[in-house]
Amino acid sequence: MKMDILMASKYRGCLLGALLGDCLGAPYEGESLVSKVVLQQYFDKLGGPYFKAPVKMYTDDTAMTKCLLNNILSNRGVEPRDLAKRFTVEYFNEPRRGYGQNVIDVFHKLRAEKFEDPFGPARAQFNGGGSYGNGGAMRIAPIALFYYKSLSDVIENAKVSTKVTHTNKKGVDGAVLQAVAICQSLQSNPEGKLNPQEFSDKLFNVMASVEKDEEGLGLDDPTPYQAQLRVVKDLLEKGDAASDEEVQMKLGTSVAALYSVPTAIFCFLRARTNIPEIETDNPFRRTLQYAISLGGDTDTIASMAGAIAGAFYGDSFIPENLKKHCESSQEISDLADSLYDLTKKA
Ligand code: F2R
Ligand code: MG
Ligand code: MG
Repeated sequence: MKMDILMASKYRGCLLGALLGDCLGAPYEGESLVSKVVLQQYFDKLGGPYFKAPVKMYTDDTAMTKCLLNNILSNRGVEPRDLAKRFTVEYFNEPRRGYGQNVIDVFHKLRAEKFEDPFGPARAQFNGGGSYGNGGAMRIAPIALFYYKSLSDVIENAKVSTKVTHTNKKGVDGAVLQAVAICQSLQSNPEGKLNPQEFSDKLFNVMASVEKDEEGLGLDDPTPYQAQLRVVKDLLEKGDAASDEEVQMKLGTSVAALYSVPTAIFCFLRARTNIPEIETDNPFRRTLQYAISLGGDTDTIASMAGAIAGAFYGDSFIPENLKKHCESSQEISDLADSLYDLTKKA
């Protein structure tokens, strides 16, 4: 029973973490480095009991996560054609959620071709190379939560759900890495000692099996995620001696999955302990503040880091006052409970 309560809290933590990262990071998307002082004031104000402000809207990251969540709830697992329809309907209902132009082309083609081949339009992107953007990774949390009992199911379904919009191996493998990182958090004891090096090593070992060029693509660099995970370990080792500029330069903060998923993992692991100029005792909040401070694709990197952190700490670490400033937080919490109930029955 105790285990049951903890797991339910981790499901809510993961999905609320993804939501808060998206809503709170979105106003800074595209900035270079964001001043830690400015962010401290922003979080202090939003986290205070009396501050009134219009709700922070979520972006494409959460819109697509909700589609995937509802796809799993309705079909008791991923169903790609239904998922393609959900993404497309969602986009045409609410197009102003900050989608990139290329993924919008996929929605237009899916609709024009009546969803006949849910992977066809994504395969044709970028002259047949497919997108390597982080759009698959940013929405992957429901896959990790639903399939976490079997690593091979997580990997397989992360690939299938991503290929509806992103077929480039770097886009797909980025989603796999993000899903596996969430699974590892979900299965960790939040009160136990987490060894960041071990956490990274486990991810490295999974990526060593995922980054095999089974399709014979003849890639110039066949193991890019393993290389980035080595950088994560080196930067963790350096601790405070690694400047934000160094992290930004070595790991990246762009919309490319390769230069944002390892960054999100690093943010979660780095924020386990104090970070200069970030004043909070709450490691979940520290994760978001730190991820946003690195600039670039702030909504997405904070959302992915928030999902990993929330799955580790559970929803009791998510400050109520921050939550209430984010659009649809109650709906996301309820969806997390529904997904948890379904997973128990599966
Ligand atoms: N798109 C944004 N933010 C900027 C636009 C905001 C909007 N216009 C506004 O003002 O409101 N954010 C969201 O997009 C990211 C996820 O992107 P996704 O879904 O992966 O999109 P896409 O279009 O597939 O790829 C993103 C870009 O990556 C480059 N790229 C990808 N594959 C490529 C390839 N094979 N060759 C060359 N370039 C490739 C392109 O520049 C794509 O546009 C998240 O940040 C989300 O928040
Ligand atoms: Mg976004
Ligand atoms: Mg983004």
